[in-house]
Amino acid sequence: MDDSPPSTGHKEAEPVQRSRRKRLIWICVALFVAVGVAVAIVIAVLISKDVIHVGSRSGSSSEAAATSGSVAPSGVDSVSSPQPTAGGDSGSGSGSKTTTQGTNTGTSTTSSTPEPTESCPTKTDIPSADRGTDLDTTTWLDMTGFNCSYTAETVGDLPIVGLNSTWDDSARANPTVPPLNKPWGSYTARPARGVNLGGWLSLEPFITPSLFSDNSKLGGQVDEWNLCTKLGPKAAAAALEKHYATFITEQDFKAIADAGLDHLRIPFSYWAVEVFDDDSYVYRISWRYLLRGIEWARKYGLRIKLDLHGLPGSQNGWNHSGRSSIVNFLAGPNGSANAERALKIHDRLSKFFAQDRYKNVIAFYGLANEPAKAIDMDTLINWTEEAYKIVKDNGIKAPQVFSESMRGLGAWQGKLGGYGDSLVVDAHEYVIFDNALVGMKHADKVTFACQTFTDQVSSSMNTGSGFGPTMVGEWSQADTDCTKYLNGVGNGARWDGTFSDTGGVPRCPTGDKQCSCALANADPSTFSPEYKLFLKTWAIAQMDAYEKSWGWFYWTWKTESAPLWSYQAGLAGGIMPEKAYDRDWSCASPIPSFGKLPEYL
Ligand SMILES: *[C@@H]1O[C@H](CO)[C@@H](O)[C@H](O)[C@H]1NC(C)=O
Ligand SMILES: *[C@@H]1O[C@H](CO)[C@@H](O)[C@H](O)[C@H]1NC(C)=O
Ligand SMILES: *[C@@H]1O[C@H](CO)[C@@H](O)[C@H](O)[C@H]1NC(C)=O
Ligand SMILES: *[C@@H]1O[C@H](CO)[C@@H](O)[C@H](O)[C@H]1NC(C)=O
Ligand SMILES: CC(=O)N[C@H]1CO[C@H](CO)[C@@H](O)[C@@H]1O
Repeated sequence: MDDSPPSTGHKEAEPVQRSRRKRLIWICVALFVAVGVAVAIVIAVLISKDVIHVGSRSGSSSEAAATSGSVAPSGVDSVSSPQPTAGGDSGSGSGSKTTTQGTNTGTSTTSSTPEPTESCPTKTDIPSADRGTDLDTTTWLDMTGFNCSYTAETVGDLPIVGLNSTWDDSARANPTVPPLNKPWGSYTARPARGVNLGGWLSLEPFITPSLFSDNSKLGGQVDEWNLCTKLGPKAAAAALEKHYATFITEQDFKAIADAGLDHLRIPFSYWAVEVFDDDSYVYRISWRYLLRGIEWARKYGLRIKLDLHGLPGSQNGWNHSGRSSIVNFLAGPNGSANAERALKIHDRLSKFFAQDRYKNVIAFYGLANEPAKAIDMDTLINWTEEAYKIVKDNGIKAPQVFSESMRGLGAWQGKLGGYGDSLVVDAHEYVIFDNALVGMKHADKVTFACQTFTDQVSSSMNTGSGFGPTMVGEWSQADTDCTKYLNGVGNGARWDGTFSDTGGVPRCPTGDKQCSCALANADPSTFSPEYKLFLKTWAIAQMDAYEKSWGWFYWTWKTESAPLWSYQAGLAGGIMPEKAYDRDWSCASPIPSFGKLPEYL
């Protein structure tokens, strides 16, 4: 612009005119380009700030969007209806489904700081040695909430694949408890109110009968070992992964917090870590679901009690240890080898869970669920001390938990001393697995909870009369043992005399032919107001009693068809308090009248 004369005026000097015009044209072109660049920058900024949305299909260059058919905001994913059950061989399944899931396109992120674009690997991105292993995210059935990036990184020789790099401990379960990043304080003053995720990562026939004898294609399978043997490795992996992905979802964690609960006990078994010899169990798939479950618990401010539910060899010979046969842990032919294996598993688990990311969310570390009474007590104590030391030395600061091992809380007075508040004894309180107790009348059951259970846990909390720190890791609202498969596949109930131990004598309070299991297995919506009042009072009486300890964990959150064992069904049926911390009755009040409620149902 500098020295160019004004464009008006003189006609003379044609060449000058021409060169001036040329110059003008060039200036216009430059201006045009500059404006264009500026506009492009503005548009780019608006897109990145999510002000302008770019349609995925019109873009036509975005082949990723075209193949997945969705630009779902991250997290909302669409492992459209999981594969058909067992056996249904994957056909179109495994390879194609998840390669773009969780991909952050950069245009649909809802956060104000754009995250780096991260796309999920395809088969060829996975190093060949890891293809088809648990590290191969392209084979995972469900990608919801999982980080799809491949990584071979491990801690304690256990993979971190699937986890995000960052976490947020600011959530609180409800206004009566501190957020995860603030100390809980004394559990004596503020007992835990929790629930178990039973039958999820460690199967139990009565919780999911559809996987057991209700699956008519197989028939007769009585436990997880047996189920996996009958299905064979491929079908077992498919069936169990489908179960892990669908039985418990993020919605459950939210609902648990909404119910006024603040803790979660998560049972899982050793095959999440390792398998041995001729184990038929599905190896390692449950591991990532455990890790994702912990992340979802964190999201809703729920604190975790880890519970190793199945130990090598079976610590109790019961179906829920994985294998109902002999006790082969600290007892039995390979008892000491299996006990060593269990210590190695705790070594790995505790290295993993000592990571910073778990210090606020893992509140309790459970060593072994219900070791059999048949295991010699001193042998069990020695193993518990060894395990405790390994876990502690690996950096776990959460209190560790051991089971009263079917001996009763009183047996632990003066045992395992010197651990202060860093070791807790766990009791599982039921009245229904006992011929005498199951036969108590309704009002007597409520009294039993308010008096006997209260006394039991109170006296256990006192080191003069019991162990010290005590909690109730399992209990239920069931007032009979009528639930199908509760006493094992193929066994009946004490209540109506069909259980093998009863010698044919019905054990309901009337002790006669009237004893019936019909009501106990009905839908709670059909229950009479009197029966509902009893069930709610019975549940609250137990909560009251167990809050004299470090707290309680209901067994269990969800069942397929056993409403009196499902906190979720209890809430829906109006037989559980809407908020666990806000209850309309207590043991200090008189027991309400249950009207004409018959004692034989
Ligand atoms: C991990 O991060 C992704 C992407 O930001 C998110 O969609 C997902 O929900 C996160 N997973 C968990 C368990 O928080
Ligand atoms: C996903 O995992 C990879 C590998 O561990 C990690 O680098 C990345 O930061 C993770 N993504 C998120 C969103 O945390
Ligand atoms: C004991 O261990 C050996 C060697 O690992 C194994 O072959 C055998 O099947 C085990 N026996 C039992 C009863 O677990
Ligand atoms: C338990 O450990 C103690 C101390 O190491 C030892 O003296 C005792 O023999 C062990 N008892 C059993 C039953 O293993
Ligand atoms: C045979 C067997 O192991 N049965 C057990 C299955 O689990 C239920 C519920 O805990 C027990 O009551 C059975 O004894």
